[in-house]
Amino acid sequence: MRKLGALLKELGVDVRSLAAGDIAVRSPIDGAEIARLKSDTKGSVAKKIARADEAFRAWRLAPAAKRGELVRLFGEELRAHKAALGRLVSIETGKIVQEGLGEVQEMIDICDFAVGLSRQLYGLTIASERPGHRMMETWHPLGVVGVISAFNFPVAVWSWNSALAIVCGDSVVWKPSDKTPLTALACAEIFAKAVKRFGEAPKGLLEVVFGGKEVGEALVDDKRVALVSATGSTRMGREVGPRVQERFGRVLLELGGNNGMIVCPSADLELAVRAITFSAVGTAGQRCTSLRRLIVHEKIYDQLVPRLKKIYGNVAIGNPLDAKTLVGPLIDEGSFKRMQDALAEAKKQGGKVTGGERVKVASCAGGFYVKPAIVELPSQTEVMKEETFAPILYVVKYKDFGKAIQLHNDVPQGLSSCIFTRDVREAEQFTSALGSDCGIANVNIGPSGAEIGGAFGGEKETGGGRESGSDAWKSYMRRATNTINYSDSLPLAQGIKFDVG
Ligand code: UN1
Repeated sequence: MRKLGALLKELGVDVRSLAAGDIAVRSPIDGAEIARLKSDTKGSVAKKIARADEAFRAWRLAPAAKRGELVRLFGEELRAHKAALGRLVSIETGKIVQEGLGEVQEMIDICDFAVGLSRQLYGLTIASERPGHRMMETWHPLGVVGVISAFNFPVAVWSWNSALAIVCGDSVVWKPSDKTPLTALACAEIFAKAVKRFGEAPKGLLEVVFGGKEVGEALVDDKRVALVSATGSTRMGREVGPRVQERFGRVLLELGGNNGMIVCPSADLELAVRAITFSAVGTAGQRCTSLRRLIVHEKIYDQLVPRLKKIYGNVAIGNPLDAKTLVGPLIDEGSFKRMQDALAEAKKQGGKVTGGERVKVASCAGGFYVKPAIVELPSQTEVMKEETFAPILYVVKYKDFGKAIQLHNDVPQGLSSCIFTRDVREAEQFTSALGSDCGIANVNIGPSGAEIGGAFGGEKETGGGRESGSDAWKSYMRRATNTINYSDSLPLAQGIKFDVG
């Protein structure tokens, strides 16, 4: 705790504010309580939204390149605080330090992307059907952006949203998971440092609200929040989506994934094995992009699956702050129980389970560490169609390529997917219209660990939203179509005659 105190101080967080309150923050490393803080109330959320709304009204008038300058400074501050913030991510989420650092790198990368974008918020010029007319599109700042983020990527996903939102001329109200408020406080402080250096940003550009469902609802229901970008479970998205749409607000949903990999007979198995272990075992299976379903051609099944089991048996499980560890703990006991329930269900459905049991880690007694599990199933049964946020890899065999794709797509979620093959026809088919139905479809790369440059998100129960790179910025702006008449007559579109005499 003393060490944590020093870390928080380095990040600019006032440790004295973390002594009391209704939110108990626990580190999944050993289950110990590391801080307490107070939830917001409906009233305090409304006040923060009002501040953010006022900030938006000023910020939207700053030139986009100037807004980019603030994000550039934020990226610089993140570079300076990468080691400390990465470690705090590790303490608060239980992911290994390498992955904590990777998450901060992802923040730095999106800042760089957003800075470039700040000079590229282009609209189209469109040929008008009328003489002496010109049409164009203008992109304007949207308003207050509400960001609801999940525990598993407590800072990167927020930054994808915020770096774009700030450059697009919006303000942000952030509700982090109440499992990970400390990293949110640290980000707010780092952002404040950038604001201070920038010198002329309105107050309230970033507000953070803490708490559970009630606080989330206050954000979701407030008409001043133009866009709600929510990352989390499909269950959460089912509530948030319709509520925001009911008031005609905009939503961006990034929900559950149930990501698959097809391994074909020609696959480079060395690559496949590495990709499988990183994406199924890494982050203890707690990425929305984690590999959960392996669809293996029957010809190579006996070459691949025993090898995986061997690696699974030897993988270093332990304290995520220890440099040798590859698999840290699950977030909490609830998560452990859900994993055990899924494994019991899988057994009932004919699954052969290897691993999955709790692992005791010295001096981390209260942490929920598990052996990653491989579950061999005779077919894709119901349990395999659900997302369990834990390191469970379901494995099934296939014979016919067309059936493998069918099987791959026969789940409610549609986030990420991949194929391992050296056959160009299989690769092209997988990424074609008749192939994977996911938002992300990779060849010879695992489903997790996407770069920020592409649009991130997925179809079906994943919610349809796209964040981070490509043209995802368009969700954070409103588009105006402008038709300009520079002639001295008023021809009507569609050739309509309307003479008033
Ligand atoms: C998430 O788990 O919500 O592609 C995001 C990845 C990371 C982001 C994951 N870049 O795995």
